[in-house]
This record gives sequence, structure tokens and C-alpha cells, in this order.
Amino acid sequence: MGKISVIIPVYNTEEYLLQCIQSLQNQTYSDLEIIVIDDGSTDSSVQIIEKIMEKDERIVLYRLHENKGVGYARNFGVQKATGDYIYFLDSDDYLPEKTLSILIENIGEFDMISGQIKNTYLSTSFSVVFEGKFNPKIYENNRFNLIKNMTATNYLIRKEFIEKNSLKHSETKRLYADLYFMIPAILHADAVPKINEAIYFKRKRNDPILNPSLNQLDNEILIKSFLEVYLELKSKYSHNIVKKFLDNILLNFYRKRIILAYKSGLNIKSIFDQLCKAINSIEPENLKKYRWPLTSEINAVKNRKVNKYKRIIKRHQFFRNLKRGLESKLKFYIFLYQNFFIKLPVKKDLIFIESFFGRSYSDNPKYIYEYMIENNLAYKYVWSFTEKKDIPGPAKQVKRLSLKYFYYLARSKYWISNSRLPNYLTKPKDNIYLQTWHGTPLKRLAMDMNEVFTANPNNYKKNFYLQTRRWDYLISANEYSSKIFRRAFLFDKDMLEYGYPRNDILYKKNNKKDITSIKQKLNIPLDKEVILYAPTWRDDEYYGRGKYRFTLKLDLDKMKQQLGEEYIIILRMHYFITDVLDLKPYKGFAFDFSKHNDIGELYLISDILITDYSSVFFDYAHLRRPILFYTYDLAKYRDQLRGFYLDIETDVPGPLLKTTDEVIRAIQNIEHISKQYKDKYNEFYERFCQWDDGNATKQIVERVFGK
Ligand code: C2G
Repeated sequence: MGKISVIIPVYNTEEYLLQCIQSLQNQTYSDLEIIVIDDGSTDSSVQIIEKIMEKDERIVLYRLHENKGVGYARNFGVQKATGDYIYFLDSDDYLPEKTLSILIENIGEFDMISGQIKNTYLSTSFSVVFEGKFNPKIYENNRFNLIKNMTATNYLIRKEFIEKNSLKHSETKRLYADLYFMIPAILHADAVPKINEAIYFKRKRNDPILNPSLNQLDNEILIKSFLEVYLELKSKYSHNIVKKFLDNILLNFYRKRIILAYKSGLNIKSIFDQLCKAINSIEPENLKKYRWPLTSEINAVKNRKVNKYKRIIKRHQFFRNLKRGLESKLKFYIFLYQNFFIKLPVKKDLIFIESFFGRSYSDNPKYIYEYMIENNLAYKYVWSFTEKKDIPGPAKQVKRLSLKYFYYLARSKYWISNSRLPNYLTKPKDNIYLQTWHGTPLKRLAMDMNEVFTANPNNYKKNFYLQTRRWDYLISANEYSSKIFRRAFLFDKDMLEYGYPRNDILYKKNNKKDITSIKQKLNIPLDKEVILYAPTWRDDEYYGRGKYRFTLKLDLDKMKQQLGEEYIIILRMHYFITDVLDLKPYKGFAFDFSKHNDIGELYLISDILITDYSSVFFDYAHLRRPILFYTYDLAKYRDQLRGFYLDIETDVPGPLLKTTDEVIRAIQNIEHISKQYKDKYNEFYERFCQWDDGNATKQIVERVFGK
């Protein structure tokens, strides 16, 4: 049927490249030439290509020694191509197996054919089964709709058609260079068929901060480039169909990009002149279908009245926000927060506190609060909870996400939280945010994560970046955490390096009397040794945002049978887990303390900890008691889901166990294991437990609030 030349410009995409090229090698249509143009990459992209080329002679590599931009690289590729057809693929995207065969089988007599593009965050192996016949839809008068997304990827195009019409990408424009190729292509093609199946996977990069894709670049750059391209193309074409297309994409761009950019702080003046020129070039008849409020904005721009335009935009934004605010109660509270509460001054003595999204009275925030009330510091406190709690001291309680929650957040000079606060909460003027965080990281965090598999991967990294911009202080439990936090959170403000407030209790109450009294309070038998099982959550097992599943893999029947005489077990699920354990059959042996506020108390009363990849073992190690790692899904968790900062096989202070039998055996031989791990435990303690001495809270409170 003919040879297809696939053209792939590459610029620093080492993370994605292999998958891209392999997806071509796996194509069922094999008469291919894979032209890779390295556009001056500075990472290991070239080495990756060179390695894969050794085994596939269809791959040809060209190297440009400086970065020339995607337009230049693609034109260069077309010149070198020897195929009958050209297909543009981006090096961070990938194809299902049948893409090229579907396209070539359906192109018929047409000059080009297109297909659906699917945006995706993931690069886990996918399989798409295409069966049966495809009935491509033919685009004729409406064919410019095909290029609303402004990209040249995912078209199979006859090479002679490209040559006949001298189609070329722009080589001077870094952005939107594709339009210079696609507009004349679509114009001269008369009719273009499209396959209505997703046959091209476009990766939405999840790291717009450190590794942005082109359309994740700074708003001002994007907008200026777009307006420039619009004006240039507008003056080049006199065909009505092209003018209409350009005017439509300008107005869409205005509504989607420009208006949103103002919201996130773009200075209107910086783009206003160009915007005026562009808006003044719109054909009057292409404006007819638009109504107020857009038309009043457009008129102000047309008349070059920047101050009037700013007033109009402000007013419209207020109405747009109000309209959104009326969609639900929560949205209305957010509207009030952003438009009214935030304008009130903060109260200098008010502290807003939350732990684990309001789910518990626990962790570092709890200990900071208790220290402050015990020492009668002159502050007022507001705690945010999802349900009312029985807590000591004078704190006011507000329900998380209620009207009061928003009001007090806006009025508090201080925020204390151990996890994230919603991104839409603009930081009040003069607010000081003490972020306590909630553990020494084993699992990769935020910017250090390669791929994000959580219930809500959208903009995960960007959101994290915006989160951490609000933090003024961050607590770190050891030097190792400090280093990671600086990088993974891009945090450059005050790191508080005194240990964790929540660990003070492990130094102050680690004695028989206190331990017995906690056991009595919790109704735990006094005559048995205590095992604590505290695993973490799995990113890919969820019901929805913040609601995760957990399947208990420990065989409690076996454990009860073999250990029940001497031990009891406390099960403690991570706060994200919504499944409720049914422990009725194990009454007297297994106890569920998932809802207990304070895991520190559970550490104190237990003799052995079993965990997996949870940060709990960094805290538990302060007690120097035995730790077992029940890591039945290690390979998947470490290699696929998260990645670790430590080598779990060599660095942790206890054995990695894969089955309940191994866990039972380890418990039966716990003294032997303790001896075996003595040196490793000491090393671990030296490395991670150096700063805590029972006074972390005091030092932190003095640093943030003064003596
Ligand atoms: N936790 C708990 N019970 C569990 C697991 C965790 O009470 N079964 C508490 C512990 O205080 C622990 C904290 O939640 O230190 C964090 O839990 P991790 O399992 O480590 O998981 P995650 O919430 O993802 O935080 O830098 C730390 C990481 O971000 C991990």
C-alpha cells in the first residue's frame, strides 16, 4: 500500500521516548520509516534512540546540534523522508497497535486522513481492540473544524500532496508552528476523512512546573505568540473559509486562555496592544453570533480603552464567579471567601488548625495546640473537623467546608495544618502558615513522582506547587527529610529542624505507668504482648478522591491460632481508607483502632510494629522496638506506583516478609530477629531519629510564636 514515514522531533523527553518508539515498532502495519530528529536534547534522549536503533533498521536518527524548534525539525524530517506518506508523531505521545494500518486502509483517494486524539495522563500498558469496519466521516465545508486543536499530529498525508502545495511548518515560531502547515493543507485538500476512534494518545504532562510541555508554558509567552501568529496568518490569507477559522480560534483562545490568565494574575497591559490589533482584525460578520458580555469586552478592546476594559473584565469576572458560586453551597462559600471574607483584616491572635483534612484530632497539630494551651499562650484557636470531637481546651470547632470554616480561615493570622488545604483558599494578607507535614518520606513525593496514579492525577504537581507557595514554615524530622522536602516541594522558606511534635510523647511517656494507663483507657488486655499493624494506602485502589480501598492480606485466623495465647493485634488503617474491618470473628484477639485519634499512643502500647511502606516506622524507631515489614506487593508498589527514596531491601531496620506464615514465624522468633537487626537498627536510628528528644514542640512554638 505504500511506505509511511513517521516523523518524530525529540527534545528532552527521555521519560517518554521509549514508549513512543516502541508503540511504532508494535504497529501491525510494518512498511515504515521512523525518522527521529533530535532537536538538541541535553538529556539522555539520544542514547535511548541509539540503543533502540541497533535492533531496528527502520529507525533513522538525525541530530540538530542546537534546539531549532518543532517546526524546523518536522520540515527537516519531511525533506529526508522517502515514504509515500508522512505522519507526524510527538515524542511524548504514543499509538495503539493498529493506528497506521487503520489510517492507510481508509485514506482511499483522499490527500490526507485524520483520527481522534485522546488525552491521557498514564503510560501504563494499554490495549485497544479495534474491530470491524470504519466509516470515516468526510469533512468538506466544515473541514477546518478538524484543526481547532491546532496540531499537525495524527494525520496521514500523501507526500506528493505536501510537495505540490509546498506545505511547511513555520521555522521561526516556537509555538503554533503547526498552523502554517495545516491551514494550507486543509485549504487545498477539499475534503478530509476522519476516523472517529481514539487512535492517538496525547500525553498530558503532569509536571507543568519543572518539565512543562509547550502549552503549559507561561501565559504571557503563550498569549503573545498566539496573537502574533494570528495576525501574521490573517494577513496572509484572503479566503473566507480561512479567515473564519482564524477568527474563531482567536475568540476561543480569548475566552479560554486570555480570560483565565487574567484570573491567575496576568497583567492586562502587557498584552493589550497586540490584543487590540488582533481584535480589530476580526471580520465583523464573524462576530455576529457572539453576545454580551463578550461583545462589551470586545468593544472596549476595539476602542483601545484599557482602563475601561479592566473595569469591565473585573465586573464580568465577579458575575462569572457569582454564577459559579450559585451552583452549589460549597461553591457559594468559596465565592464569599474569595470576594468578601478575604478582604477583612486577619485577627492577630487567631490560629486555625487542621489535621488530616479534619478527620482527626491528631498528629503534630494536636501536640502544638496542647503545648500552647498548657502554657497559656495568648491565642484563640479554631479547629476544623469533619465531625464534632471531644477535645481539651478552649478551641472553637468548625465543620470542615462550612461557612464558618471559610470565615475563620480568612480571619486567622496563623494556619497550622499537617496536610494540604484546598488550593482555592487564597492566602490572606499577613497570614503565616505553619505546615507540619505528616511523616518522613519513604514513598516519593510531589515533584519527585514520575507518574501520578492517584484518584485525582489532574494537575497533581501544579496543585502541589501552588500549595507549597503558601507555606511559611515547614517542620522536618531529620536531615534526610529536609533535603527531600526542599526539592520535592520546591520549598525555600523556613525549615524547622527540631524533630516532630507528635514524637515528644514517645520520650515523655515511654514508661510502664503511662503505658498501662493508655492500655486501660483503650480497654486492651494487660496480660498480652501487643502487635500493631499499620499499613499505608495504595494510590491505584480507590473509590474516589481521598477514599481508598484496602484488602487485608494478613490471615487473622492463622495469626489468632498460632499467636493468640501470647499476643493481641491492633489493626490501624491509614486515614484515607474507607473500608471498615469486620473483626467480630477475632474478638479478644484483634482490635480495630483505625479511628483512634492518636497513633502515638498505639506505638507506646505495642511491642512489635508491622507495617509496609508507611512512614510510621520512622517514628516507631524512636522506641527502638522491633519492626517487621509485610511487603506482599513490594515490586508493584515500589517499581510502578511510587518509587522509594531508600533501598528498602537494605536500609530498613527489619525483615521484608511476603506471607502471613513468614510474619508469624518472625513474631515467634522476635528476639532472634532483634539481635539480627541490631546494627542496622542502630544505623537507622542514627540517620533518622537524631533530632527528637521530647522537646520538639516547645522549640517549634517558640520559633513561630515567640517565647
Ligand atoms: N498513619 C496512621 N495509620 C496508618 C498509616 C499512617 O495513623 N495506618 C499516620 C502516621 O502518622 C503516618 C502518617 O499517617 O506517619 C502518614 O502516613 P503514610 O502511610 O506514611 O502515608 P502518607 O499519608 O501518604 O504520607 O512524607 C510522608 C508521606 O507523605 C507519606
